[in-house]
Amino acid sequence: MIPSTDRTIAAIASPPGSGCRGVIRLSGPEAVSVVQTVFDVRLPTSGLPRRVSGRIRVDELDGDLPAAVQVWPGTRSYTGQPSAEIHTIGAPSLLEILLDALYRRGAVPAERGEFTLRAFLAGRIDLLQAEAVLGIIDAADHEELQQALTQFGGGLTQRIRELRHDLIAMLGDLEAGLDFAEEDIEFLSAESMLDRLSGIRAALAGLLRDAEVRLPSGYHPRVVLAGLPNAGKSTLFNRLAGRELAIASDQAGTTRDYLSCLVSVGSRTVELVDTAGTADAGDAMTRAARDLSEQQTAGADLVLWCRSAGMSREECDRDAAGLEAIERRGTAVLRVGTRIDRRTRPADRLPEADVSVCARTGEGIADLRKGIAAALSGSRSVRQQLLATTAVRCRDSLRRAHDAVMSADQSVRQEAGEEITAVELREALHELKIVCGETWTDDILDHIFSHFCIGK
Ligand SMILES: Nc1nc2c(ncn2[C@@H]2O[C@H](COP(=O)(O)OP(=O)(O)OP(=O)(O)O)[C@@H](O)[C@H]2O)c(=O)[nH]1
Ligand SMILES: [Mg+2]
Repeated sequence: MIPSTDRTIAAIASPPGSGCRGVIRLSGPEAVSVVQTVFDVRLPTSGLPRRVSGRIRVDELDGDLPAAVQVWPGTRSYTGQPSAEIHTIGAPSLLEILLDALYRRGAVPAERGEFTLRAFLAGRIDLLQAEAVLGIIDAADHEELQQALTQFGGGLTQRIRELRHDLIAMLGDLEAGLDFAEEDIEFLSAESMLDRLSGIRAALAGLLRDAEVRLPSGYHPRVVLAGLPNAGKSTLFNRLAGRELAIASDQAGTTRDYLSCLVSVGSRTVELVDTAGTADAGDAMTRAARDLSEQQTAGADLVLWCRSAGMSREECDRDAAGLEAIERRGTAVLRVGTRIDRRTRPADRLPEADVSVCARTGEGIADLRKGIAAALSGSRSVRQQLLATTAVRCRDSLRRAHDAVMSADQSVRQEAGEEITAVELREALHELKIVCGETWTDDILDHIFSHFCIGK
């Protein structure tokens, strides 16, 4: 059930814990009058948004509190209804007392995401933007934040609006044609319809692809270290992690299980994975280690293929075969030349590599970090335009819209009649309305807003 917007809701809007400033947010018809009961300066009840400084006075507190109240007396607020924010000292116990006092004076506790839900119901933002608010709050790193901000800015809404506009325009032309079906006037040639449909289909296919590969929020690209035994993977893992997490030794086959940790690379966080070296399967243990290692490289967003300086000819062949097997699967690979200090004579050839490092001294590590960031910037986990929550909600609708446009295209090609084409276009339009949240059910809203925190 969607909660009624007639109630005046209140909640702490500042982050949990103590801070310089605490914020209590209210929204609803009585927002201003409820705050007035605890505030000593007259607050405006109409007109433009204003900020008023004064003092908070409640029986439950000895003495009064300095505070500023931001008032939106009319509908020009986030929620589209009278709203207020009390900004005061950010002590959790104090905010709780104050909130309690507001509840006793007519406000009711806000539910999760209820402020943003009201913004949506008032038409201030659409569902895509509501989901973006959630994405902004939950962003795990700079990239996710940027993506959420873009969606909040309405980039996606705008693109879908354009698509809908194209569909509506085409429907209009088709229907005008239907009105004059008796007379021999052609409003839209098949060629021009196919042309317009192909543009719409391509745009929908792009969005659909995005929604289908979208990974769960909080997903970190997986960067997997692989290579022959003793290539220096574990030593490099420790160097990038900044801690001695993995055992490194000159015994080939030291690493058996894989190991992972989160590492910052440029503006993003990645999951770095150390694996067992690629060896010919000997005993059962080696086979098990190899299988684990293969699973890791198969699920990688990027493989750091480590090849050590000073390999024998036979090692070079095995190294090339191992790399080729990974590349054949289409996985992105960065070739990392390792242990470059082992080159005893300048004439020794270094293995062919994109970046060369010495994990012992740290030489080349900064370049390696840059290389990883650059390689990932083109990867599937970054190119997405849709936030995870949006993708999950919209996937089916986008697919149905895409299929409907495909069917419309078919109907034109098979000269099935303009009525049939119009039905398909209407179906696509309906699905795009769902994506923007113009058509929704209580369940959808419940699902989205229950993921928010209280006060947002
Ligand atoms: N000189 C030199 N030795 C290194 C460097 N990096 C690693 N080593 C040594 O190379 C040996 C193998 O290193 P590891 O990090 O265990 O290699 P690995 O690829 O994890 O090996 P496996 O787990 O057996 O597959 C160890 O003796 C390391 O100390 C380096 O940059 N320079
Ligand atoms: Mg190792």
